[in-house]
Amino acid sequence: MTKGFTLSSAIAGSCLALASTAVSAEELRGWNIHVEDYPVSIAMESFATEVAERTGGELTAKTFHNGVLGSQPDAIEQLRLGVIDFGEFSLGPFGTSVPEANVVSLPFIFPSIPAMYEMMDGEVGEAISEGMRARGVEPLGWYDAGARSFYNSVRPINTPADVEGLKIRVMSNDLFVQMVESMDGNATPMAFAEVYQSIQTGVVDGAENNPPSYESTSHYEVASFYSLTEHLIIPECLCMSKITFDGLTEEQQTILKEAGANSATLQRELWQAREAASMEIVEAGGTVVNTIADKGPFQDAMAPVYDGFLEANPDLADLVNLIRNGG
Ligand code: BDP
Repeated sequence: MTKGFTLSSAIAGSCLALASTAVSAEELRGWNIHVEDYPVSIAMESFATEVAERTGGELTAKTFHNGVLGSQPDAIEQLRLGVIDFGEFSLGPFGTSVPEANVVSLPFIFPSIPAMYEMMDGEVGEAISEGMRARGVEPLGWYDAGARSFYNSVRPINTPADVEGLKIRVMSNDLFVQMVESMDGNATPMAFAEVYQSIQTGVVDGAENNPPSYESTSHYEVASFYSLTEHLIIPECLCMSKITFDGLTEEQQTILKEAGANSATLQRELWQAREAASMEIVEAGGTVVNTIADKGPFQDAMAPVYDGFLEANPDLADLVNLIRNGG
């Protein structure tokens, strides 16, 4: 009896201790599609370290790399619902839920990477942030994802006519389907994780991505023509679920925002180095790289994507023009 009493008191005591730990310390769950040595992943780890240090361990952030928490479109929904607390996302798949974010998925909209940085850190980034907040997402920092170019297993692409008849995987967003169809290619929206096998088995002929993703996924092993069309410069965001963010103290929110901005600075530095390293790796691995001297024909071919977008979103014409006029 006495013994039983002692045991249950001990259990009650440890439950209380657990409960009080749960109240004072919160672990945020983070989604990331990339491998652990990818610039995005390293920057997310640095974000987590800063958050834990500056909150004295009250708030910790655990990132699940390699897409183990699911595909990107699903993860975006879970973020909005607060099931996932934070993550690093391309604004490509984000565009289907946040129209403002879709503007950066228009082909050739940013004239250069430095221009993209400047605009995302200014009025353009703020307009996109507002759109995201209105749909349950709090951006903490803009990451770089370079420029995306086509790769395939059939032939080099030098002109839009070379895309004709090729089956190209795209991220889940109608704009990318229209973009490929504008050159008479066949577009297939598909999860990132399925691309390698789909190229290998001939379900698609190729895809399009920046050098670090082309290299880190080993897609270059199965699609050895990499044509530097650089048709999309799509920034990425480290962002939080607004439900989670709004539940934190003001001090914690400030720390998260500052840590997010610091991680973006680091990510952008790492990105530049990784792009160069990735190009060396794919070239050493036998990739045939071709540059495109005149991108004009690609811009002309893809122009109808703008027409369709502006017809469906007339209220976003100002934001499109703001970017096209240099922010
Ligand atoms: C990479 C992005 C990642 C996307 C992937 C894709 O960083 O967020 O999921 O492309 O093509 O460049 O799906």
